[in-house]
Amino acid sequence: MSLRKVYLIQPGRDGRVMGKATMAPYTLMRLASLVPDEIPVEIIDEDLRPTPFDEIGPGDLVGITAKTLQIDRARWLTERLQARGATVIIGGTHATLAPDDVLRWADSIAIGEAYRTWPKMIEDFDRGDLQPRYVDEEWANLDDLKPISDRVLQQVDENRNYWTPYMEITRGCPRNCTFCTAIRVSGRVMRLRPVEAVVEEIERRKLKRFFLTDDNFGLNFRLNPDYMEELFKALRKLPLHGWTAQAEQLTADHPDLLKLAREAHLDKLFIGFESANPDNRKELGGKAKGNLQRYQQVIGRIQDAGVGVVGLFVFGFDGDTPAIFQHTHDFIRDSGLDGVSITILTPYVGTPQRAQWIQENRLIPGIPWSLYDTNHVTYYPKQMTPEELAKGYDWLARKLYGWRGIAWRGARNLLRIPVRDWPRKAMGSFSTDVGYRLECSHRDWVPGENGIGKIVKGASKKGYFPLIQPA
Ligand code: B12
Ligand code: SF4
Repeated sequence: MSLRKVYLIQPGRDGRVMGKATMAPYTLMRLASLVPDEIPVEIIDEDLRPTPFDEIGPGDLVGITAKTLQIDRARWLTERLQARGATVIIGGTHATLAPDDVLRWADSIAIGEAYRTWPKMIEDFDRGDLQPRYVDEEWANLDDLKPISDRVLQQVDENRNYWTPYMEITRGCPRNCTFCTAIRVSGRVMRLRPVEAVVEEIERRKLKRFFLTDDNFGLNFRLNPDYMEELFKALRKLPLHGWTAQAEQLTADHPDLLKLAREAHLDKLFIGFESANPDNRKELGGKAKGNLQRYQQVIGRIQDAGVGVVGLFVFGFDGDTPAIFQHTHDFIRDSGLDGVSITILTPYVGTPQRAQWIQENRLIPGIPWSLYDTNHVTYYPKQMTPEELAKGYDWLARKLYGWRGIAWRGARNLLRIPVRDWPRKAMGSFSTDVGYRLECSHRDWVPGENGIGKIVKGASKKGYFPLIQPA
């Protein structure tokens, strides 16, 4: 069957928040740019508008991107679209981690990266020869990535429709944390995009702010210092308002690069401290050791360079007891952090963590994938009951993401910045924590039949735990 039109869908969850959607469809923008010019392509972000089932039918190729928490929705969409005669490909994290499960209902899947396989899928479909699975796990260099096309930029209008645009500069992480799924999708080889391509993309997309999708941008402070220097010197010439990136503690040991990064408009580094409990260091692949003195030193040094620090903490490791919540709270309160993310450890498919817990019979049965959102308990922790983990998390979320906590951290962040920069920096000072407040509110999420579900205010407080009432 020859190809009529390509649709690319990002499954929805939150809809619009104050008129805009939160997650720009960066993955789909890159994939849509690989569709040959003569083939019509449309990106559908379900947070902005529903999937137009009536328009889609035979001859249409639909690609859906899905993390684990979106896979139930992706399946729901697939079944409806297939019933209309469309062909559906699933790609992204979950298809990469659980390919056989997804292939039971999808027409075809993309495993790993798709910069090279997606054009081949389009070609094969057009010739009537689409294969069930396409794999790219070679982690090839990113020198020849096709730029995001102008037709895609016009269609998505990211600066108008979204709170945060995304950008990929490096990809991969050589570390091997037991719970991490990112390295299974992006590979353990650190790859770098050419600096000219990065600058060209920022300018053409007219970006003022962006969040880097790179899993461990900061590791390049040690691995690729020359590249970082070249990158920062190029970015400092651009009229950016600010950008943020994920990093690890070792960035604090590179004051010269940090200073350059600040001049290049870096606003904040998201640092995976992961745990305030040294008993968990084995599970953290050596990058965080629960050493609070070191954490404090790292925060101080990065802030001294004029860059904010957002601390990321995960709860429910085997060394954790219910005391971990108060302990972490006290550290966060005294630390001077500019923002905080807290998540519950989640045993995603394909991780050593999950394999171990299956052996130990510690997965809670009957939990739908939509609750694998890091806000729900999906396994039996070692030194707590699941309820204790859920309640401790809820307690800490309320403490951290009350408006007073958010205002306090945001104001402290602003006070470190010269007053002349406040108009440009005000939003960024508060938006990270506001985003995490929204994300954390999904602990009240009750799954629905269409794979989306809804937030029922206070559900977690009233004792709604998925382990007690599976969907
Ligand atoms: C940026 C990012 C976000 C952004 C949102 C980006 C977006 N539009 O979805 C933000 C910060 C909002 C976010 C939020 C969350 N995220 Co996130 N996020 C990432 C991150 C760091 C990069 C993804 C990215 O954009 N990469 C750049 C693009 C270009 O590459 P890509 O997405 O990998 O796509 C390529 C291939 O995968 C493939 N592909 C992907 N989709 C498709 C579809 C088709 C049809 C085809 C052919 C190919 C294909 O082709 C692309 C080109 O090669 C990844 C880590 C990672 N390395 O994957 C985590 C990651 C995807 N996130 C993760 C998680 C857990 C979350 C949260 C639940 C965290 C939380 N509690 O806040 C929320 C969920 C929000 C939601 N509703 O979905 C996990 C997912 C784990 C899993 N098994 O599902 C990851 C893997 C990180 C991790 N901790 O391990 N995230
Ligand atoms: S450092 Fe981050 S990206 Fe790298 S393996 Fe660990 S969790 Fe994954």
